Amino acid sequence: MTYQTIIFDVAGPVATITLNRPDKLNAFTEEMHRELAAALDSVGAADSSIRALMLTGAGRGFCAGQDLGSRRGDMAPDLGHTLNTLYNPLIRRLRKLPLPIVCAVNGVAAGAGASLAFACDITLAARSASFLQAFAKIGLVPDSGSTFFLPHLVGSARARALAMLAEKIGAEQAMQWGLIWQVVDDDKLVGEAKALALRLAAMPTRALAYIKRALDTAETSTLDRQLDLEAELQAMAGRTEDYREGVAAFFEKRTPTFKGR
Ligand code: LHQ
Repeated sequence: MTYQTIIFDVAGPVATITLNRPDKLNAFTEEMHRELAAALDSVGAADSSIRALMLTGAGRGFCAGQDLGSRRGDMAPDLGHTLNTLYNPLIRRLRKLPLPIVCAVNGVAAGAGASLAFACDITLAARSASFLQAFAKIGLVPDSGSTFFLPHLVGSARARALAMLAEKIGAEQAMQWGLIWQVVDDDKLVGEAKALALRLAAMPTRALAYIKRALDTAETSTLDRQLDLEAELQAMAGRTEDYREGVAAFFEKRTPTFKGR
């Protein structure tokens, strides 16, 4: 498939999706949603050998959220429908994808673009990048998971101020507050994110998928339910080839070779 609004590249076990509408700071269009869904179809296909996904943006922005140009003139748009049909499936899909997702925020991440970065598993940002809950500025509510991610990541006080004031914060502050994992010098961002994705791809990726599931569930769970879920997931992890290999390698004092099986 040829893509117009994203670049989809597979190198060994790592797939990279680059949002590619740089003149609009990679703002989302319906076409971009369709293309993202198609790329994620191939990443998640049962016979896929891809074991990690990297997500980034082309040009000076990461993603400026919904393309506001495509909405102009429509006086009573059904934005709920847009969320239900385009954004929510994307966010759900990323959270449920049984692969580690590394996000490299190369520039501004605004509106649903910020939500997208928060939905990934490990998010790095260029030192010059920034995050903006742009929604309130245009009379909207944070969406695409931001009202969930923000309080979980930074606590209620900061979440409320970020969402209501719609002030841009820099990458360094985003890291200090726990919105993202690490800040990287601009010229090193893509290299570091690729190296991280490659490192994750060589890990026991079944276990990583179970970790992802456990941590996602924990956001709305109780200790009792988490203990049960951990037992269920550990039972599955314990039956993987990777577990056998991990233990064998430990006793043989060698580096394990994990296959994601
Ligand atoms: C854009 C955009 C953009 C079009 C920059 N659209 N062109 C979901 C469901 C349904 C509907 C509603 O929304 C949602 C979720 C959402 O995401 S709502 C939030 C939508 N996003 C925003 O409100 C952010 C709007 N953009 C901005 O505030 C600024 O552009 C930021 C702070 C991101 C960057 O500022 P600057 O670095 O100063 O760049 P710029 O403003 O000069 O933008 C560069 C170009 O990109 C410019 O085009 P031009 O032709 O003048 O060079 C902008 O018009 C275009 N652009 N964001 N969302």
